[in-house]
Amino acid sequence: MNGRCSGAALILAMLIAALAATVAVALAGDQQRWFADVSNRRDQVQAQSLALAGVQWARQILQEDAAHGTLDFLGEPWSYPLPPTPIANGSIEGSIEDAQGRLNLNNVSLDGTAGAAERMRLAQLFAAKGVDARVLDALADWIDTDSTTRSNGAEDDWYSQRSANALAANAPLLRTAELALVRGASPEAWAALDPDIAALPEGTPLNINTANATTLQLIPGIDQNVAQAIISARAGMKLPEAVRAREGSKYFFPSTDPIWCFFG
Ligand SMILES: [Ca+2]
Ligand SMILES: [Ca+2]
Repeated sequence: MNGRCSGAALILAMLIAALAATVAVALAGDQQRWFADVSNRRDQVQAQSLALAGVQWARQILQEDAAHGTLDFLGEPWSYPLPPTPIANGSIEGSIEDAQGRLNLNNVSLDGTAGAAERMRLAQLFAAKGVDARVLDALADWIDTDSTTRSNGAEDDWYSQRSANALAANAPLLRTAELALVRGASPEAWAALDPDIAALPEGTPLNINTANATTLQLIPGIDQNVAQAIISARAGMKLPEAVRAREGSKYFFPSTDPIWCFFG
């Protein structure tokens, strides 16, 4: 009898020990998840604060730059990147890029010779990136305020037939990613073009002071050699020279017509 009682007590003690171990594991798991949640939230708040500080840093630099005139070129303080700077749990770095060094998609719907020149440059860029240049007609229709469809374009009726409530924007692009929604384009086409395109107000010209080799070569008269010469000349400009250039050098454009100033 005593033997059976002590056996039952032993099994009960083992069950209690197993239950205690299970509870302890569950508690430890909950605690780990809680620490991970707290840690993630702390990292998220820290990242948001750093991003906001970065925006504020850029805003302040650009405000000071604007006070020195409208000419933008590499060699001005905004063009110097913030080097990797150690912070708690990592490092932070940043840089400002001139969106005017890219082709402005919103210029596709410009009228007259300026519009024709912009479309020609964009068509060359699209072809170089393997994107069908006929997308430009659809892009122009996406931006223009009318409902008249261009030869390879698309207006509200085309979009609404393919997706309920889908319409052409009939307004300038706010972000280049909108291109992926346009007839004939795709997210892949947008990704291929993205390093060289911008969505700026209509009529905003290309800045040859900040354009890269690809976009420079889309300007008539600039081949690979000339583009490299421009890039080398820009890189060789020290700050005092660059400041003097602000007063008007053939390498920097002080007006709204960069190409003629460059060759002038
Ligand atoms: Ca149209
Ligand atoms: Ca339209």
